[in-house]
Amino acid sequence: MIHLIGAGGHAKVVLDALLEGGTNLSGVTVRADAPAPDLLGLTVGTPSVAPALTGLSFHVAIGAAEVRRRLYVEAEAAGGAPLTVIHPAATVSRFATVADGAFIAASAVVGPRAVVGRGVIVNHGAVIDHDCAVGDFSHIAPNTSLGGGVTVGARCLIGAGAVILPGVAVGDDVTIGAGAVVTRDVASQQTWTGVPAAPKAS
Ligand code: JB3
Repeated sequence: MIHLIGAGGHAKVVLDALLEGGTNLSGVTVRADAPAPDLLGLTVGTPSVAPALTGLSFHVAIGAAEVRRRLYVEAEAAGGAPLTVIHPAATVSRFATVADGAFIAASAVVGPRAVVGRGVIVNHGAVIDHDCAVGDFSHIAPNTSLGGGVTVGARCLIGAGAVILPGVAVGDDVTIGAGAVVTRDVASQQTWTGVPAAPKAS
């Protein structure tokens, strides 16, 4: 049995990927922090993390990095095993490493020697090229492109359609705006936007 945690937009995408990969709807339970309408036909239970998950697998399907991280830790502490979900229409190199609890969406590409961290979301059409490293619980939004050898720290949000040029290093807890083109290194805890990307004025 797979415990899917979260019942919003991202959970729909993850459940869809599980079904496309051959999982039966009867093999999945969905839980969230608050009562919610059904998720693609499945009843949503509460609370998000069942008291005991020993011997069961879970996937936290929530976009917000800090919520995803917290629930991942809670579910592991309850005895669950984090499940990595890769849509069958994603292209993941046999030489790439994808850590526990990550999600790779349809049409995403993960290149050789790339490393995708725990609980990372690589969303539709994103490209993580060769030798990239993406830190735990980051979200690489749809249609972003990370050139060869890019490093992205933990808990980052790389916005939809952003481009990070080869070899650039991005720190932890960074937000890159949608459509930005990042041409140089970004320190931790910053928000950069624009073309070429620059720190966002506060
Ligand atoms: O951009 C794309 C393609 N996808 C976005 C995704 C990555 O992130 C999507 O458009 C949304 O922006 C977001 O999807 P998500 O996380 O599913 O958001 P939402 O539809 O708002 O659903 C949030 C789910 O997380 C609900 O089931 C909530 O009950 C649950 N949730 C939110 N905050 C929480 C908390 N659950 C717990 N336990 N604790 C929280 O603090």
